[in-house]
Amino acid sequence: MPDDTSDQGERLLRPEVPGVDHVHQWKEGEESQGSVDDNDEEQAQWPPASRRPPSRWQRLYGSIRRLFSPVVTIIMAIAVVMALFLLLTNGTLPMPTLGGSSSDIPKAHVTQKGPIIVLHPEDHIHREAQKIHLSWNITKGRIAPDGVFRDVILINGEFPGPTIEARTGDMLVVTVTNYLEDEGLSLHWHGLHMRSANHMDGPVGVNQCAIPANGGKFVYEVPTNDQAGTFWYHSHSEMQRADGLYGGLVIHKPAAEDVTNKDTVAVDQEILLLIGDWYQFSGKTIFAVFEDPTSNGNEPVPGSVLINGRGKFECSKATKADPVDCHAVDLPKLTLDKSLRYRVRVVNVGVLTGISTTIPDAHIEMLTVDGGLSVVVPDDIKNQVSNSIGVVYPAQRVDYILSWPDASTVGDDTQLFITVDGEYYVGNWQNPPSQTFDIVAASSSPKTLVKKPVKRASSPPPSTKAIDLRNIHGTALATPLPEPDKLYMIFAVVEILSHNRFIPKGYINHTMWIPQDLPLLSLDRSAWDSHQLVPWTGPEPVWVELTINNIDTQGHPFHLHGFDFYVVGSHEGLGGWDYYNPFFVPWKPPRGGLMNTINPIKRDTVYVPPYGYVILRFRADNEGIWVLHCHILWHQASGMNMAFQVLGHNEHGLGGTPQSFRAAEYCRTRNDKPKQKHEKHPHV
Ligand SMILES: [Cu+2]
Repeated sequence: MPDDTSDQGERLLRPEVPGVDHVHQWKEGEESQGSVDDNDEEQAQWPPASRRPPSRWQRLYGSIRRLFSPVVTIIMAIAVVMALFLLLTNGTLPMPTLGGSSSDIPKAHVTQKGPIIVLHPEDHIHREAQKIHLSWNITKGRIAPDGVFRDVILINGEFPGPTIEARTGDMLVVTVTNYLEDEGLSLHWHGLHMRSANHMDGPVGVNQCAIPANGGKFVYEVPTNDQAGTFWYHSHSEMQRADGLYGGLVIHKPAAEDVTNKDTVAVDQEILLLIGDWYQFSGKTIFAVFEDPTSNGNEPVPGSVLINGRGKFECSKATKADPVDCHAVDLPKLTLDKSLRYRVRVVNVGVLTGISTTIPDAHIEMLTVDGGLSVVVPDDIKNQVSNSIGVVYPAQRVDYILSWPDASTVGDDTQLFITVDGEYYVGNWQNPPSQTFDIVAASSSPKTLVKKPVKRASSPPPSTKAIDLRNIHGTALATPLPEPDKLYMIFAVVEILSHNRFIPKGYINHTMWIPQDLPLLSLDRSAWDSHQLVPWTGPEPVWVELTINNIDTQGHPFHLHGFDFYVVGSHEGLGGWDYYNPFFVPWKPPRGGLMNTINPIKRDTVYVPPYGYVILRFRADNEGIWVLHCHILWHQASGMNMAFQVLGHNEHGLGGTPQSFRAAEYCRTRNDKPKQKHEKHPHV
């Protein structure tokens, strides 16, 4: 698997990092480069003094001469400056300067977040709702989040992107300028309903034209309406989510509303953990491996896990066939005050695997899932002191309270285990890249701390008491969910077919999604091509029941834009295919048991178990075209994507609405600019 970003120019620009161990670095390339230099030098001294091999003194003289050549002097000067920088920055790995050639690119200061993002609800919960203006410049930089240098997409020089904090009712106005050189982009605001703002939802080919490369601009106006909770934003274009184009988005509930809200909890501090799997190569490189017929549909496995953009790749895991520019780094430590109660907001920002978090000596109390949606934990779980929670699948979120009930351990350091779900590692020689972070116990009154050395372990203790997110349900509804007005049944699968030249492709029913040039939102339905599966829910708001059957041996985390849905049924086909067909007459109950219409959990991203199904219900009252797709990037990009048209017209789609007009207008104004190279990409 070649690193498509490792051209000679990049190599020469890459700074040397003093004091770090170069384990796998351009072995073959650098050797050949060196021999070419030697030849050049010899040819420049024509006629040669002698064809005999140079003597030891001649070689020494040559070495000294080379050592003091101006180029080497400059490199040494840079090394000295960087060593000083290292000294001043406590030995953390320095971030190289940003990529990009345009002189218009603003000089961004490259920062790397600590392993914990501390939130500030106090700045938002007591004020009036307002417009929050943000200006983001998107660039690419060569950085090493886990010790491996690779191209990463940065927002204002940061990876992950800036954390947005807001309050319910705020309007986010985000001016995005795309300084990438060769790809258009778009952003999606995951979990937000985007009422009356379908054209701001992000998916290229459905809701908007991509923001052109080399300086294209788009102003997102993102309403938060009545929502509060843990969200995130990410690219909805190309493979940019795997290249780091994402960030946290937390909407705080105003204090006045908190009084009556059951989800109100007294905590001392709120923290955000963006946790996800991470590859050591660009998203396009990884997707090319998946799309190769020799992959047999097996997803390339990530090499590390990041928390808020920091992690550690074990350099010894690199293979000769896939050389990486790996530097041994120390994992950052998380500093927490164990006498405090924390609200922890976890987002799985990864592209393939589910994760669980465990802190052996802590107490974890479940709060909400996805965008602040309340849950009820069964008594048997509630009554135990849980110290672990999972599985959180890609794009899902979980909020919990973290505390340490045993006051006698308040001074002891501890550990945070990130366990990667092994589902996508079955039959693979590589182990899931689970990661353990040290937690340093801090206190507001340090004198009281009596520290005992922490007993380090590489995996969670077997006595872990976990909150299994499959066993929780929602709060009881005042009345059972109404019967659906419309039934939909879909089948999702990754297929390897001869007419696709044995390239694995994602299908929903018989449709493999490929984005159109112009967004569906701007077109009549008659102009939609055969790669669009977009049922119309009708001109009036209705209750929809959607059954997603999974024909695959592995699960798919599905996300529906624009809505939260109730999960009234979920089942894994342990003994083989166990589908549910709502159209079967006479009606047969689902194999996984009767539907839960009393206290179903509400989510915006749901895991569809292997060989099984989920049954979802939602009220289709939010006008727009809303995509539904697997959140495993490789499946989504290979076609596992569809949409629902909610309201509008059966011929004109959403034509005639202000959103449709504005989507079309952006595509038009953007096309007035000179054509960008490589703007169109067939995926996502
Ligand atoms: Cu999938």
